[in-house]
Amino acid sequence: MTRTSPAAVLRRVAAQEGAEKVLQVLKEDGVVIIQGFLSPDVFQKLNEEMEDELAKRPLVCEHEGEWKSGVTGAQTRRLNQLPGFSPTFRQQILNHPLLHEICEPLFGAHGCDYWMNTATVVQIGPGNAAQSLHRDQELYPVFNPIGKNAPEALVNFFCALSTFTDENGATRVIPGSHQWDDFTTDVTRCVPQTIPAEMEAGDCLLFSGKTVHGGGANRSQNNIRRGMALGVQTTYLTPEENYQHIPREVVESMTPQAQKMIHWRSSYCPGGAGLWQINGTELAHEIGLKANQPKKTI
Ligand SMILES: O=C(O)CCC(=O)C(=O)O
Ligand SMILES: [Fe+2]
Repeated sequence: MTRTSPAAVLRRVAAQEGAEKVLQVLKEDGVVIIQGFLSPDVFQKLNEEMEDELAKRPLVCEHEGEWKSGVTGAQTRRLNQLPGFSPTFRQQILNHPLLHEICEPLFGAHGCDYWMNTATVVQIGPGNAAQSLHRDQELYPVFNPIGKNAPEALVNFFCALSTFTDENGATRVIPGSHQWDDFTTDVTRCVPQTIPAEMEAGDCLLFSGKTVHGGGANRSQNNIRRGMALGVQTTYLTPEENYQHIPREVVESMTPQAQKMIHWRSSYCPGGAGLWQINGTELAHEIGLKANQPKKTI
């Protein structure tokens, strides 16, 4: 059964304190706030680049079913496909040094490589009810019966693109829930155990795919909460989002590292034979993919 978490507060680490400190808290609590993960310049540009696309997104998600509507929210706009339209996402987010310094040892500990699961902007408007509590790894149901001892398959760098307050729907999270004994119980009733992740824009709530969390209710009058869920996962899992349709010219403007993050390169796990290849060879090599090319448009 579930139990009260060992950490009564969400611990915060400044980005400058480095990956080792972040990983230590992530391991112990299943969640950590990285303060100043994105510089003001980066999150302001991200916000500008997504404004038009976000405005086109419907308010009420068309997904059917109680669970899905509990997840998507009536006053929530969701936006995907950021690498396609945001140069800042392609250049700054996908090459973020601290993100890679965290992911390399985190997934490497299990002999794994990593790439993107999805990037989803979640904008919660006033009047939106709280999202159902969940673990992100429920996307891959194979993991839940294995429970706390499964290798880390998926983490979420949930970046605040506006201020997050308890009142405006800050993500609610249960530190320690990545270590609960049984992952098959209903976590939607664990609301009293949650803590709001109050953050400044540019901070990042990094949490394990095993950690129970959910978007908070927006009880404010007119305060919109905007965040970006950036899921990073092992390359042996099929990602949630597909980026194959992004024009090749756009992909070729990116670094090799960023191309791999959006699945346009093969993956090499230490000791493994290679994944996502063509004829046993690096995908990018086989299709003659260039990198770091100056972009003419967009
Ligand atoms: O919006 C939030 O704060 C959390 C969103 C989330 O956890 C999800 O969509 O999986
Ligand atoms: Fe989630």
